[in-house]
Amino acid sequence: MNRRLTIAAAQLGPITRDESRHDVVARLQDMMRRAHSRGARLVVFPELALTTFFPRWYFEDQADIDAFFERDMPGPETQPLFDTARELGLGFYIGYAERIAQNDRIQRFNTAILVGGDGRIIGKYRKIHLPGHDEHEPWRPFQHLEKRYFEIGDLGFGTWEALGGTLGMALCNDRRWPETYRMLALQGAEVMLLGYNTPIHYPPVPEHDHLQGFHNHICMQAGAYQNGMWVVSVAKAGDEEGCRLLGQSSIIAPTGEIVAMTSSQEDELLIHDCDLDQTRKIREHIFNFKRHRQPQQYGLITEY
Ligand code: CDV
Repeated sequence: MNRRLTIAAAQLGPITRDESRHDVVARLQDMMRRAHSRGARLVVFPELALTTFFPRWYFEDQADIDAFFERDMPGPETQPLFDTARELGLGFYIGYAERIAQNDRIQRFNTAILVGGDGRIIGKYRKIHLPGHDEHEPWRPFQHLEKRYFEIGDLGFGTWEALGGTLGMALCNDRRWPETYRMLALQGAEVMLLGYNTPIHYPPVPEHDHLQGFHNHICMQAGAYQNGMWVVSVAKAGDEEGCRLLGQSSIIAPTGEIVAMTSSQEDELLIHDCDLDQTRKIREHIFNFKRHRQPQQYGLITEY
C-alpha cells in the first residue's frame, strides 16, 4: 500500500508594499480552500509570504523594518490561517519574518513554520543560508539586505513526523546548497518544503540572469535525486514593486523528475499525489547512505 501525501504548492503573484496583512491572508485562505477542494492535505506557501519581499529596500528606521515582521505567530492578523487549517483539516507551511525577544535581546529571523491540520504549529525552521549583503549598496537597482535584516537561523536543519511522513523545511537560498538536502535526508526527510523569492536580475553577475530558471531547477533536481526525497518548491512570482521574481514553482520527485510546474506569474496552485515510498527506491539502492557514503573522507566539508 503506497503512502500518498497530496501536496499543494501555492505560488503567489506579487504582493505590493501597501497590501495589508488582512488582504494577503484572505488570498492565502482562498488558496487553502481551493487546494483542499482538490484533495490536498498540505499546502506550501512561499518565503516571506505575508508581505512584499522587503530586503530589496534599504531602510534606516528600524520601525520601517519591523513593520514587515510578525511579533506573534499566530497573531491577530494571521490567526485566520490557523482557523482555516483547523476547519479544513489541512496542514500548511508558510514563510514569514519573525521578530522575537530571546537571549536578552530582540532577534529577527527569516522563518518558516509547519502547521498541522489541527491548526497547531508542528515545527519551525529559521533560514541558515542568508544571501545578499549587509550594507547599503546604492549601485544596485535594488538591494538584497537579508544579511542586514536577519540573523542566521539558530534552530539547525530539522525534520518532523507529520501527515504520515517525515517532513523537512528550508528557505530559498538553502536550495542552492547540497548540505541542506543532505542534512535533511540524514534525518530521514521524505519531503523538503521550500518557499523562495528569486529576482531574475542578479546585480553582481547579470550575465547569469538568463540562467535563473535553469539554476533554480538544476540544484533542486540534483538535491531531490541525490537524497531520494520529494522537493516542493514554491515561489513568489511576477513583477513585485518593479523587481521581477522568478516563478517556476515545482514539485520534484525523488528521481529528480519535475512532476509539476507552474506556468504563470500569479497566484497558482499545483497539486500532486506524492508517493512517499518512492524515496525508498533511491535510498535503499543507488544512494543507500549506510552502505555507500564514506563520511570519514568528507572532513573538509565541515572544517571550512
Ligand atoms: N530570497 C533568497 O534567498 N534569494 C536568493 C537570491 C537573491 C540569490 C536565492 O537564492 O534565490
